[in-house]
Amino acid sequence: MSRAWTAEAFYTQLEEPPALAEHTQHVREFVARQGAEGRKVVLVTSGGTTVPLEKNVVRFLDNFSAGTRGAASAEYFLEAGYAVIFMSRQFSQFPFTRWYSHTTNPLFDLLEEPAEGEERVRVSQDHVKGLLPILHSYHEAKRRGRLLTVPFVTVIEYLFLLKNVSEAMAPLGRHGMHYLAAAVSDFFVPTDKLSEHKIQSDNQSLTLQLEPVPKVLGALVDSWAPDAYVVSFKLETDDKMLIPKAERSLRNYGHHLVIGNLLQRRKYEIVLVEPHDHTWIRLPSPPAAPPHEIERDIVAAIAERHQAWIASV
Ligand code: 9Z3
Repeated sequence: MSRAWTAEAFYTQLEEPPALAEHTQHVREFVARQGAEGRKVVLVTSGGTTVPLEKNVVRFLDNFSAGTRGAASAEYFLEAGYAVIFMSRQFSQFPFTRWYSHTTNPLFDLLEEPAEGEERVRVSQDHVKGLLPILHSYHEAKRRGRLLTVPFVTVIEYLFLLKNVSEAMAPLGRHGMHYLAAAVSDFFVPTDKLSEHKIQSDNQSLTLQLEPVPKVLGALVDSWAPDAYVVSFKLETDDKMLIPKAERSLRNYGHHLVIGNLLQRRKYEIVLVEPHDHTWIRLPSPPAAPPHEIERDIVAAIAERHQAWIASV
């Protein structure tokens, strides 16, 4: 029988992931430092979550998300003066280094092979102009301690981290923002139902029973970080569903804004759904070169709303 998990049952019955306490401590220290300097802090969640099918995991379910939305948005939040807690799926796209990811623009293609006996590696001249501003922003974020990274892999790790990170951000009050761009699985197999070892095939078909992942946004809004500005994402593939589902989410959880996007057009069209308003942001498709990323416009629009909300007390 499948259970309908409440957030409370989930957090009391499932075992905490091993690195949770350590990550939580790092977040507390980061928040205390940024808060003392009066800086706004945004939690950006990014990438997909896995659903393991075995305790000694050989196989798992996953989804399409590469973490591009989250990684790009994190860069624009840094540029806008925010400190960023970047909570992302391990090995998904990462702020700054994403520009030279192994698949699209391999880092080694930028580097010249040194002459015999030379011990310096140079960036080839035609790449310097593109690389410099990215390298500069990356080092500046590091030097100023503005970017904290927190990794997850499974949906269970994600949910435990989300709770602890949100609670650790509560002291920021209205200066905290949650920007929940991770593509979180709606279904999972609870640990007590997992096979200990690799599921054997023995030429048999395999039937999986997945249970619904608890909806935790209500708990985040009502109790974990009640004063934070909360932005969630709604992903659909059928455009007729997009706005109704985003509106339903706002009504159910009472947060500030839902960013609606369709899988197929997500890189150049999104809609900001607020209680009494919809605002579309559209780029020409396909996006122009040099790339103007839609995340630049999303972050500008959200940062403006966040600031207005801070100022409205
Ligand atoms: C999003 O909708 C993100 O924009 C994408 C970004 C995952 C589409 P990429 O990582 O893609 O750049 O490749 N994230 C939220 C998706 C989600 O799972 N939302 C849930 C839902 O729609 C719950 S809030 O029901």
